[in-house]
Amino acid sequence: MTEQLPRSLSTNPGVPPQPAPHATPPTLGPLTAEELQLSARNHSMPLEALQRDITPPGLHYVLTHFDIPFVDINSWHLRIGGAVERSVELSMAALRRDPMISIPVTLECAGNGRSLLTPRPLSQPWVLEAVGTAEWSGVPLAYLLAQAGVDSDAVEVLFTGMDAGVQGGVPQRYARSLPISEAMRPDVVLAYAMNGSELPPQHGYPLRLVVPGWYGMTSVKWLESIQVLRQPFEGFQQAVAYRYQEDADDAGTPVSRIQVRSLMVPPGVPDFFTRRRNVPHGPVLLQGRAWSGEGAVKRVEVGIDGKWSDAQLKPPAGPFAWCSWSLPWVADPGEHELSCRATDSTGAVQPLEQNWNYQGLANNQVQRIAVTVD
Ligand SMILES: Nc1nc2c(c(=O)[nH]1)N[C@H]1C(S)=C(S)[C@@H](COP(=O)(O)O)O[C@H]1N2
Ligand SMILES: [Mo]
Repeated sequence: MTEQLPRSLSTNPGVPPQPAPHATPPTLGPLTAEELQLSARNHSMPLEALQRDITPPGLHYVLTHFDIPFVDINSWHLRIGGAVERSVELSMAALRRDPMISIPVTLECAGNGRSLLTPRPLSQPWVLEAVGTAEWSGVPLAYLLAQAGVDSDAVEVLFTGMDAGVQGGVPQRYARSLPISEAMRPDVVLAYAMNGSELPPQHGYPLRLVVPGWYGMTSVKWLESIQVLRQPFEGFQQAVAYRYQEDADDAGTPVSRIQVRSLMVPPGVPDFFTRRRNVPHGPVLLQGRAWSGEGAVKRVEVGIDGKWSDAQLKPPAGPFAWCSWSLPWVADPGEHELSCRATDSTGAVQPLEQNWNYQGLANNQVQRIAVTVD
């Protein structure tokens, strides 16, 4: 075997430094202070919010890698350039004069389910609730790209946020790209409003990308620049992070669309500290939501002590919004375990066991809720 430089010290010109995605390998140990710090900044959606079609901003999950930028709207502009016929700079006032679309979209963080993994990749330690559904309004990206005139040899579109930091030893602005074909979809939106109001600071004020069906990392917040590229983007959040890898040396494959998942509103009332549920005996309506970025949700099954029954589905508010499901249950006294699992139109079904990979991405294993019925 030839001796290898650590990837971060690569001297090959033109090849960006390729640090290991996570300095520390996955762990079996207790939650670390760094994970606690991240989970105090980045909150998930309380599961009782699954009762609502649209998630209010304060309940919608939040994931921010670096700091939330402080933006002066009077000096802010969106720049569109690169492989286009006409580069443009647009103020918010100009963007608001363009055609507007509104679309309900279920966003989910690709790291959702990470803390349930054994061993546990060290990053934002989501449990199950890194999800939310908002109505996003703004200008269709395809409209602006058409105005700029995309060159025929373009392959990707790069979106760069205003937020900067260091990840994996690499100083960077948060940036992600999309293949041209995805960027041209009519439902990809540059949103300046969430649920009919100005974007809140934590959700990307003044402007963010929303790519329906894709995991959240694609939907770049605090958008400042859109560059049309003739070569695929090789930045950190594309080439290193958000890849399904078996181990640190595996180049992996990129994460894109949301894998099928369902969640249940925990029935009854919680114990304050353990969150264990207490449910009075008798009829209870079990309910929740299910979604997939790969296709429509076709089936949700509810498991009661390991026995599965089909729930009833209601149509979603849009093709990229979650659908609600319900199943009546007559709870008899004792200890029970409730779970739910969804199947989408591609035939994909949530696994009962963990979906492990090195970065802890897309772990859509079924939710299990312990309840005490009295
Ligand atoms: N500029 C920027 N955009 C970003 C991020 C970020 O850290 N910076 N995080 C991404 C990730 S990983 C997710 S899951 C979503 C979260 O969007 P939300 O906080 O509005 O729910 O934003 C994405 N867009
Ligand atoms: Mo994310």
